[in-house]
Amino acid sequence: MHLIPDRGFQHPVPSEITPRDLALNRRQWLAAAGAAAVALPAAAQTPRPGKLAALPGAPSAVPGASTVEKITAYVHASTYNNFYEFGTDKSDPARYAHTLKTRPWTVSVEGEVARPGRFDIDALMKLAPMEERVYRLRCVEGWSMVIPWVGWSLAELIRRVEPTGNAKFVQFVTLADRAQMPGLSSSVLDWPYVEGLRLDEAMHPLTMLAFGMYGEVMPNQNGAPVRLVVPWKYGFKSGKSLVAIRFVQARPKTSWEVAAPHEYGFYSNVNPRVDHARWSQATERRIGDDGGLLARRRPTLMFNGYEPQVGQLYAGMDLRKFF
Ligand SMILES: Nc1nc2c(c(=O)[nH]1)N[C@H]1C(S)=C(S)[C@@H](COP(=O)(O)O)O[C@H]1N2
Ligand SMILES: [Mo]
Repeated sequence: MHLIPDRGFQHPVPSEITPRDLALNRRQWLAAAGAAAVALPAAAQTPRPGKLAALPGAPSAVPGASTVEKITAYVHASTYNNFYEFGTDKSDPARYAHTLKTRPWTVSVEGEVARPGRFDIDALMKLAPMEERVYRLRCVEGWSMVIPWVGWSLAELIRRVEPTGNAKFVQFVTLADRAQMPGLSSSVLDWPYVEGLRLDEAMHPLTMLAFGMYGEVMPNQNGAPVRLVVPWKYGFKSGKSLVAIRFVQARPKTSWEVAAPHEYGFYSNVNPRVDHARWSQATERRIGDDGGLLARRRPTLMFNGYEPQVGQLYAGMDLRKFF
């Protein structure tokens, strides 16, 4: 496994974290969380895999960022992936993404903002305190996982760069480097992989820039060194290995829309009542559930279960038209 060295974060090295520290932390969290204490902190459910540098996050206070659901085992979350730049098979990213170079890395913030700039990844990581958020991720293909991400709200960055009145949408551009990404030789998608959100969706506190998962830096196959996570939308909206965030006036094109406009809309909110052109979206398979492919499928929830938090963003919209 490719090791990313510690980048100077103010955190204890793993050998210094004792079970007692974890227990104390957990008690403090539970005390602070009050009524929300039914949600088990992720660290109590999933010890650090110990494969990559530690990247701890404080349990997030953002509504919807904790869950009582069972966290998906790291082995599944890090080996069953979509990252077409490394191949279209679910096992390709874990097999081939070791060629991705995550340092040096810059994220360019461009377009309709008063303060554009190029952020070095290590500086970007220090922009806001790291939080741990346990989100469901629902792939448009009909499977889902529950993952403890580490990062912070994209809104933290957006506020600092001061969008102008012309900024209505945000485009996310991901790395496209043939030298590092064998999948780019395939024309399955238009490269670079691009995605987009409406500005208010991008500003929503649940929308996250994630730098790690399971208390460690992001594995390459999951989108190192930084990716988007938008938990109420199908997984493909959550672009991996971001290199640019662009504020624009007109709705930007997205790679999946360009590839198959009748199948993938701009919004792509998880919606059990609006089927994909070729299959139902009413149910999903939770990766890691006993029984494998034969496991009972569970109902898919409106907005992936985040309707209380995000439903208002779409008030009055015909979600069959704006799918
Ligand atoms: N750059 C890039 N980002 C991407 C993809 C991709 O192919 N390339 N696949 C998307 C899809 S379809 C899903 S379901 C999620 C999967 O994220 P995970 O592997 O961390 O579960 O990443 C999304 N982000
Ligand atoms: Mo997906």
